[in-house]
Amino acid sequence: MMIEIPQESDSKYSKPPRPSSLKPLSLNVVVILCLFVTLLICALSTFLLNQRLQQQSASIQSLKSEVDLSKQTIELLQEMQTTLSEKTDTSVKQQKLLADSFDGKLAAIRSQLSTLQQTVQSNNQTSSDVLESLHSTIAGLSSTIETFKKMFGMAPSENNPQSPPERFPADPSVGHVQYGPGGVPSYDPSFQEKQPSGAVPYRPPAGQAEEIPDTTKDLPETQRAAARADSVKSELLSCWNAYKKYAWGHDELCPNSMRHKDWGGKGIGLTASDALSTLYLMGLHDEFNEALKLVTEYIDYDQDIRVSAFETTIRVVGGLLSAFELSGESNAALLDTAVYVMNKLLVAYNTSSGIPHQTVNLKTHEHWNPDWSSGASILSEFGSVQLELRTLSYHTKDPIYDMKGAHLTKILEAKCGPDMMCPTMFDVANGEPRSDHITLGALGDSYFEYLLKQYLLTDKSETRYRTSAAKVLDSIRVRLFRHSTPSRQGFIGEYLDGAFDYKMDHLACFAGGMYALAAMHLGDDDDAGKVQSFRVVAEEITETCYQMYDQQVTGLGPEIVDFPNGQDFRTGEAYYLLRPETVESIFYMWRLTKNQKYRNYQWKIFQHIKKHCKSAETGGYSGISMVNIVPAEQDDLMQSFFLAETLKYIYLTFVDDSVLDLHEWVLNTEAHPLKIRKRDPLDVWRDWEQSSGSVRWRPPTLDGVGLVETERMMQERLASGDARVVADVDPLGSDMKSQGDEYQEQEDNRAQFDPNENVYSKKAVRHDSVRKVKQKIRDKVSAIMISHRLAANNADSVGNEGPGSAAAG
Ligand code: DMJ
Repeated sequence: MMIEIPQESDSKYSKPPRPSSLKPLSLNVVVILCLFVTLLICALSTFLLNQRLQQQSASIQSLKSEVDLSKQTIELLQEMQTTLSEKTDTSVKQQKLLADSFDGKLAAIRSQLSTLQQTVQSNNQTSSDVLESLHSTIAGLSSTIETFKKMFGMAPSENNPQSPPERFPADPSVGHVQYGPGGVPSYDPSFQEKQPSGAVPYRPPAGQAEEIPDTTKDLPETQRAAARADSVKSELLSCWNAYKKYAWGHDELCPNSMRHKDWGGKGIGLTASDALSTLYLMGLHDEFNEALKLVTEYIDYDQDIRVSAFETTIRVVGGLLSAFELSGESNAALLDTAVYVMNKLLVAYNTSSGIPHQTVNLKTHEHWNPDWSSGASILSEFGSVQLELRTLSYHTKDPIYDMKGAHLTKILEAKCGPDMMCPTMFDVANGEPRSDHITLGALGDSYFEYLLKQYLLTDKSETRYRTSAAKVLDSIRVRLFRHSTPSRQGFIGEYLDGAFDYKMDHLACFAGGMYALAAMHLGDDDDAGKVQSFRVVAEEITETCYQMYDQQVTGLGPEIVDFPNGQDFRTGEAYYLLRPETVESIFYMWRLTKNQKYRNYQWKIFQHIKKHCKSAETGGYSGISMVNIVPAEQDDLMQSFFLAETLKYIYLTFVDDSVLDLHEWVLNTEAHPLKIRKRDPLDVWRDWEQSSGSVRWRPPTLDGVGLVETERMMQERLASGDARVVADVDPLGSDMKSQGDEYQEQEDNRAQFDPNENVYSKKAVRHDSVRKVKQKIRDKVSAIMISHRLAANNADSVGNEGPGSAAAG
């Protein structure tokens, strides 16, 4: 019997009839087919999964080796940290903090690595996100380590591959400095871009500063500004009172632990000398007087402690001098103390090049450079003491200070190439550059600031400073100033190891103010376009630095940001030390433009500082460890520059310009105002001679270069043909002899703690140099005396001949 298979057309689905050539498939075949397909899918997924696992495990291996490498670097860094922990200067402190933060970063990497291992084992799909984030953290760490190693002259890591560099796109007519083995700058037109190592994904900004309720908001402008200024003043008072209560006479207040911190020994009252000029400008006269009494009568500056020659110059000497000038130049104790301290620091300048050592012992007068800089001196330090030295010479009528400072500028002019883009380190023995790192951040910053300010302090009379300043401002603009994508944030990068580095320190934010000051004062320049370009740089840098604050949840700016591959900034080192540079630029922009925006920026920053940095216990202020986390963790240190600079710049933004007229005053790099005066060292000297009625001459320095200066000054004196000067010049010889002996003695002393110094050859050079200069001056003296005598003889013979003689005609 035939079994009739029902036709599909009969079924309820009514499908079209199957072509007669196709036989219906048996159930077995269908099952086998299904099994085959399933197997195929399984095999494919296993293959793909395996591949993914292999890739991830290779990544883990490479990450592990990166972590190992980082660990080795950290060991090296720890050694360095031990040395650094004793140092007092800010730039070094900053590097120490950087080193400290490596441990934290390594811990973060370890934890991300173990999460990644777990996710890979459980085949979790989020592993690629973790991998990406881990890679980015490691890339950030590696780049920080490389920068750090470079700074300290350590060999770069071999397995830190750099992406292929891009050609430098800037103005091809401008060359780029490279420092070869001899350290002499040469111009390399093939300046290249440095790419961050590893893949750095673009990260949007970290957050947005919260709006803090503003009680001054609805007041009319004048009252609003006055209310804001009062508020700043009362916070300065709060800091001062906390310092008085918990740290009086010491260097800095630890506001959370209610203790103090000293550079060494009993401290030298750093916060008090640094606060003097702010107290004065704010009209806090009682507080000014108590600070003055402390620093001029009670502080012991003769302790057996090591201090930074630079920091002591800008904070202590600068603070005292500024207080002296602001308060009417009548308080001799202020000037005497400044001179007393500076004379102690001056021994550091007794080096063969005249470039000072970084560290001085206030009692023993030993001076040296720390190991971490391989014996070199730091540009930002010796490149920014000239304003203080010049002011000291003016008031003491002793050219020695100014000549020491002017000599440093001359070395830099000679060694840095025509555009004055100096690197961060210099050899004290011969004045040669010893690094290929050019930065407006740590180790370089205030050198760039002081070129312009030296010109301004001389009431624009020393035009060579103008030339240097204009050159440097232009070079920075062309070579280091860039715009990010996508937001076109203007920023100043660095030059490191022959390439551009997309990193910007908070310290470099002072540049907005520097360009604003240039736009204000160089306006009489013929080249109006250049001045306009300075104004644009000023605006854009200030805006970016403000955004660094505004795009953080605390409303405070981080210590370092980077602009990966030229993209918008992301937070690098996230701590905030109460630094002033951004509010400094905002202040200058306010003065330049009078745009209310800048007052509002300043006020917002002030509100956030108050909210996150004020210690509830003491009323003092403290830095914070992470700007991108709330609640903020305070670091228990009220840096003296918070009183000297940060609060002063904010305050000056809300008061009338007449409180500090920028045509009469120049702020030193610690924001201490110094009076603008037209003078040169010879004027100072001549004034002194006139007022004292006698010639007192001593060679300004104890080193070879100082003698060159001596000779120059002597020649000018002699060329002036002043008979009194010529007649008095002879004692110079004996004076110089005694100075030479003194130098010899100092060199011998130095040899006691620096056995590597080649004292004997230096002594020989010294004596030779003294002898030659003395001889030259004697030759000139006798030439002039002979000509005087001849002239006198002539006059006599003319006189003898009587009126109406032919000779008289
Ligand atoms: C200050 O001591 C000075 O401004 C110095 O020039 C560098 N920066 C610190 C504060 O950040």
